Amino acid sequence: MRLFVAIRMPEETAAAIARLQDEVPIGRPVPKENLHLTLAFVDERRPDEAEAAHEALEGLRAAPVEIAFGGMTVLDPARPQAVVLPVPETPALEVLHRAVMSAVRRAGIDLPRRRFRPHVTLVRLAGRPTPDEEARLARVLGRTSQSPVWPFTAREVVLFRSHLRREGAVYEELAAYPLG
Ligand code: 2AM
Repeated sequence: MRLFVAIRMPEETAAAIARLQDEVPIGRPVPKENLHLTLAFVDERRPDEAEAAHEALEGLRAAPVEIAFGGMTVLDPARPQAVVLPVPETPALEVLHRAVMSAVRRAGIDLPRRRFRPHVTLVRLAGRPTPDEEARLARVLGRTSQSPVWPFTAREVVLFRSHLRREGAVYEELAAYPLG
């Protein structure tokens, strides 16, 4: 099963993000209920590995974390694949990220070392935008860079299972682990 550990967007935050998504003229918006900040992409694992990850995450000890947002932007502009809301990497978020990664690794799961680039994916792009689309997107990003999404305090992290469907991914919450 395909697994990841993430922070859900609370209702009001998701509503504010959905208003930003509505402004993006291209791509496929992530459904409001799927909006999240990934802390660890665990990838395809056997059920016994999922169970081990769950048990390790039950031992997670970390404080609640304030999650703030930057302006909407394109992840990896050289190869644009998604419009995202970047999340500034505060020391507390970094501590939480490390704690989650360590818990999953303690479960015997080998996670690749990749740079943590905290973000919430808003819109997935299917292929390179045309010059016209790029120009329209640039206008939207310029206009919305000052539209703040208010910070919130994350009080739990969630182990999700991702079901890849033709219509897009469906996320199933397997378990939630309180912070603090
Ligand atoms: P993304 O939103 O930037 O695509 C579930 O797929 C979550 O895991 C998404 O938030 C996704 O980030 C993240 N993720 C990180 N690495 C991934 C990878 N190699 N393949 C798929 N998803 C990945």
